[in-house]
Amino acid sequence: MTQRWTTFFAAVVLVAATAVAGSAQQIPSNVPPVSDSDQLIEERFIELTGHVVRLVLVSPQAGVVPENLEPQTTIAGTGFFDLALSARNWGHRLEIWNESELVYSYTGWLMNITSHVAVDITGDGNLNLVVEEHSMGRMGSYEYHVFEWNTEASSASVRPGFDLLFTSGPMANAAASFEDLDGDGVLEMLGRDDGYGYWPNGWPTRPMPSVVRRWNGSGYEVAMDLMTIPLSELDGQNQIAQKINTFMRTDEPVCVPRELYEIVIGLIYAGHWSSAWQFFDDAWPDGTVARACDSVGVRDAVEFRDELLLNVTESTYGVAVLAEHGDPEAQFLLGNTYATGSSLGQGMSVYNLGVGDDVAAARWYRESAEQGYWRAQSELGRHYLTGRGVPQDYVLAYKSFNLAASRRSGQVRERAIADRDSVYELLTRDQIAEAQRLAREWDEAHPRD
Ligand SMILES: [Ca+2]
Ligand SMILES: [Ca+2]
Repeated sequence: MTQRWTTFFAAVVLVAATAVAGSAQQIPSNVPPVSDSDQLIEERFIELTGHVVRLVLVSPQAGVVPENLEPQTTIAGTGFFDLALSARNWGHRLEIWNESELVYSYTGWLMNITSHVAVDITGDGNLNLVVEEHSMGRMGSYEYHVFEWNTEASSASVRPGFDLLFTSGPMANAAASFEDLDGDGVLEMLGRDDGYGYWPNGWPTRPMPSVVRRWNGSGYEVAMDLMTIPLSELDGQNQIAQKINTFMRTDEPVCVPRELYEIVIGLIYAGHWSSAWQFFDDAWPDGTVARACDSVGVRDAVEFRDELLLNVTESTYGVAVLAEHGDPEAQFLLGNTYATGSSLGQGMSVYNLGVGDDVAAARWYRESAEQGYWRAQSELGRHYLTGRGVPQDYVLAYKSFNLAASRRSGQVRERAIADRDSVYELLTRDQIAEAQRLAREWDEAHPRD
């Protein structure tokens, strides 16, 4: 008997013992064996809504390094690569079986069946299954695949099966956890934002602020309310600011201290916009310049602040944080993200916050447009015109295009006027008067700078 088969039977025996100890669950007798070309990593039988489901993790590429990984990268001496090499598991395949039928198969990187097997993490009464995937390497990140038994398909004519509800999108190179922070029976996803890349001092010292995501029925979205920490719990900042301030007062520019940007970004993510910049102003000595650790180029406080904000906007979850803080441009970008998944440096369609959610998109466009951001006004106008994410309303479409045009010039203004005129033909005389009145009211309530 080969080692693979020994492992296979050992796993079955182990799981069978667990199953007997738990509920009186039966392992189906007609389970096909794992294919000869695969190495079995893990196998489990789990009972969900009366169905015994079989989870299988195999490595289809045991001992083979994928072609897209360069050898020098894989033997760079980092602990992770060494571990991965010795485990000889390059890539895993997850299979979910309903009796003898393969209902789901996914090939990814290093996968792990988490402790959230048969846990209702979405709070709807249906048990979920969470599989963790790590993209490998020192710079890899974790993703979470959330499954649920498809109850709607369990009629007599349709075979029941698993649905992949959602894939979380990459978090940091630190595993996430699931906890019910607000006690409503739905588990929040706690993790870190790894969207800062090499900024500002290189990979090992990049900021990784904490993020809490809430299940919204179809995906996870940033839960700013649950990320907010009371300022009273954030002691000692004044002393840290003073230490940084002293440290940076040197003749030769130092590289920007990690504590400085970590605390500023941490405060922004924890709901404290003004405290973040207060800390920044206290820590960065007036008139001082600093540099990145690996470069001689220097920047002053204003330049670094701009750089930091740009990075937050382009990070995985930062744009949602900024939108929650009321930043109109971030609100517009978040609207775009919900609508199309485009617009962001990090391409949040990949980091799925709920792409294709037109209602959420229109909500963020409206928030931004309310603050007078012309791009949001144009986009909101288009949504009202077509009824996308909002009830179709030509009057409000006209109003939005009118406002987008009113404070702009050049081509932008001409485009907005063309949009507005295209709605004109759809309106009655009374409706035009109404739209113009609404635009005027808004304009009067929002004085120009
Ligand atoms: Ca559920
Ligand atoms: Ca909750």
